[in-house]
Amino acid sequence: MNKTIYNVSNMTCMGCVKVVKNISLQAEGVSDAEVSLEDKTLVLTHRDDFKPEDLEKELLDLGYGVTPK
Ligand SMILES: [Cu+2]
Repeated sequence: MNKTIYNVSNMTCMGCVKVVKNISLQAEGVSDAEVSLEDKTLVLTHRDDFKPEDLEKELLDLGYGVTPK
């Protein structure tokens, strides 16, 4: 398992946190997703073969930008 930390833009409330977390957990290869509203971060625990492009696009379509930290 690997960990990747992202900065997440446009999260404003706990509803955003829940959305980002749930979408992340549904991504292929992701086993855990910790989202912090205060730090504006997403910490993913994922397999080595996790491909972030689809997740990044899905979040972007909902208005959240993710940038590897
Ligand atoms: Cu919100």
